Amino acid sequence: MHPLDRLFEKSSRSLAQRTSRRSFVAVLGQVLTGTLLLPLLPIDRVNRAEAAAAAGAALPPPHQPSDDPQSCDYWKYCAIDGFLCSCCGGSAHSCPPGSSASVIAWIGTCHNPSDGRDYIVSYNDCCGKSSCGNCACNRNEREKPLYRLSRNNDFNWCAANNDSNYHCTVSVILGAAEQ
Ligand code: ABN
Repeated sequence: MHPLDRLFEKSSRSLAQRTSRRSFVAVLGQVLTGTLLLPLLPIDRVNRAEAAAAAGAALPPPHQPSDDPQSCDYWKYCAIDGFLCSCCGGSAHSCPPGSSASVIAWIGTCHNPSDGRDYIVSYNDCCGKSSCGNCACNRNEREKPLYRLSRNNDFNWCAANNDSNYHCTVSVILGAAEQ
């Protein structure tokens, strides 16, 4: 037998004599448990928090409400995602000629700075014409990622209309929100 083979045989036999199958399983269990618990240990994240605060300082100033229905900052557009119909031949609340309002819509709650009240706003897409392309506006306050479809506005609400071509989006006040 080759001396190297003999050496390996000897060390394997000696290891096998010193360890039992039960102790091997026990050690394996400890290693697996340690690996699973490691991410749960408290970690000092002060540095990361400081970096995030520094990055926040570089962000643009907070959104300023506007009275102009052709501006994305208009208060009623707080949860809109689409082209403003007021820039597409319609108004903030009416579809341009040749298009019709979607039968399903997205609902948001916006704060009106002029009277200090909150209002329920319906965002209907106007359908039946090709995309307007003017005044794209994407605010989506309180939106959740698309894995919860009912909490995300990145959707063509014309999907339930006979003609699902998306043209632009209007915002219609449904009523005041009660506190
Ligand atoms: N709600 C406007 C829209 C239309 C198509 C795709 C995304 C968003």
